[in-house]
Amino acid sequence: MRRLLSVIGVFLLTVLPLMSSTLAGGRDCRPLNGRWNYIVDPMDTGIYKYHMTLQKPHKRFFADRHFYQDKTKLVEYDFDRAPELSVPGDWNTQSERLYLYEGTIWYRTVVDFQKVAGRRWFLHFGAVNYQCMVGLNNVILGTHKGGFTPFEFEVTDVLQEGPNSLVVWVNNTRGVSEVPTQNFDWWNYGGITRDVTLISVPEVFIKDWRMRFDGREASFDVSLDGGTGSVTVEIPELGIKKKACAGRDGVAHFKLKVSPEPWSPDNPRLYDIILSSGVDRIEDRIGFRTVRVEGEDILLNGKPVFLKGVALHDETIGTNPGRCKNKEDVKALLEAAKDLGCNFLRLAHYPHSEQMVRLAEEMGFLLWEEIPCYWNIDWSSEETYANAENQLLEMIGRDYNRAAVIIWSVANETPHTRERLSFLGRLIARTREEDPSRLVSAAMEKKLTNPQHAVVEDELISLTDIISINQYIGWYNGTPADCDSLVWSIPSGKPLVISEFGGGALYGNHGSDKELFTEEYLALLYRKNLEMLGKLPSLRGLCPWCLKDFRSPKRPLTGIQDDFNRKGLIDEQGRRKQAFFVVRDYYSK
Ligand code: GCB
Repeated sequence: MRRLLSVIGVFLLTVLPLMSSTLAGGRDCRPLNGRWNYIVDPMDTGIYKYHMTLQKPHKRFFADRHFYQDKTKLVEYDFDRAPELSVPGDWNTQSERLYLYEGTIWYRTVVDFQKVAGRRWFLHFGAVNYQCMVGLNNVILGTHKGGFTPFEFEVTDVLQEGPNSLVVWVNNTRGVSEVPTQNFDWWNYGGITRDVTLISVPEVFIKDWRMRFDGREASFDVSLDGGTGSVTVEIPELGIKKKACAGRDGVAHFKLKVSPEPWSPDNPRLYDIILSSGVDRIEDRIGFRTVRVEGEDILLNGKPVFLKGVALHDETIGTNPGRCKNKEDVKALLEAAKDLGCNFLRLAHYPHSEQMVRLAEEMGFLLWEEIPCYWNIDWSSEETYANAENQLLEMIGRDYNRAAVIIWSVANETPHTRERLSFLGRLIARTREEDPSRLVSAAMEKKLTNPQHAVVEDELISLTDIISINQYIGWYNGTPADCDSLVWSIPSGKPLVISEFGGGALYGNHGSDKELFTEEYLALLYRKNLEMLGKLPSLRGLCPWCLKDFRSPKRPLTGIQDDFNRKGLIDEQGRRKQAFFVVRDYYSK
């Protein structure tokens, strides 16, 4: 593995993917989704041979050679005869033998292509977990690390007329210096988990655009690539059509006076926007809203808002749940959250798909997005920091123009050490530099100085806009009845959001409210917690943990967990536990 990572390191130095941006949004993209052939390669044969014995290229899986076309040559693989996996899709839930697999899988598809003069082409991946190396027609385009954010490579000079071989080495091995690290409470779904698309743009094209709204003025920064020129921004419903020239840096700046209906959960108003430059054209939808903190209040469009939230993983509802693959998958989750009465979602613990964010915006959810700096990562490593920062910037780059997103969160439940403070302090500063218009937080923890006293104390609080606390009174700490007498000490002056609370129950498991994992126990836990939390003066938001039972290898209790974290308000099939109705009643008041 070490050797392999160093191979990747060499590639990383030479070929980096284009910084993720809004390139894919609002354009006609040709999907390359479908059934791709795959080879399971736990020994990394396809890459080691490539690295160690360049004289024997028949071992290079990137070469996509075929034994069955000429059996006089020794070629010990043939994608044409290999089984298939759906892309997008995690591999774990597509084949029983891959359920627990962590390691390398090679993917191959054939892309038919006709050149069009004056066009450039980009190969875009929505997400690949955890790292990958991409080859097109035996040319290594580059590598990417981080399982939940998009990236792309320009392929204009590599694409050929006719069939093209696209081979992707994917590896989901956990690592102590990776982000997330080796230990986390969700399924390590491997594979090409989100859409793959081929994007066609003209020679000079809009590479990125970013909009900020301060309540009266909308500022746009539109970046061109491949040359310079003028850019036009149109928002027909607001009567706006403005042109500006890109400066030497390739960026055109606009400051437009607008008076839109503000976007909010009650009125998730979106406007058509058209950006054009020469023959390039992007059509998208945007919302206008402001968000800021004033004392202990969160102000949305200048008015205090209470975040009626729920936290969720990017995992489908169904009898064999896996990573969400399409709009229908995320819609089912969002509808469950709507029925719960939510206006806010914590997309835990890593960036969810762009489809999720866009649909949530249309449906009127405020969003918390986060990167997987989860529990105890390698705080002292510069490489780990660079990886975390890259994931952060790719997340912000993708969703910068989404009005729904109000909070960027940099971490979850991290230990109080000097190294962690410095690491997260840097990440927070970088977040603010990249996007000064949103709130920044990190999910922190309370400590119990004795069973009756919960204290919130963390140096990180001085750096965040919100005090976000995960707490499990009645589950990991004491019993639900402890909520009646617990005294809280929480710093004042900032809004408090309980970013997690809850416990486990198996749907349909009924019994006494003293018996763990019964629906009755969980319902009581929620009643008691809501009663207690509702009295905290600075409380401005709640996020039960969590919406749906999700797969986790850390949950092996036979007959109850069976590889599921049972803290959902609904089970993996969408069936509502009693606790769902407790939370729903609370939110409806
Ligand atoms: C937590 C973590 C979350 C876990 C949850 C649990 O504090 O943030 O990722 O899944 O507790 O169920 O223990």
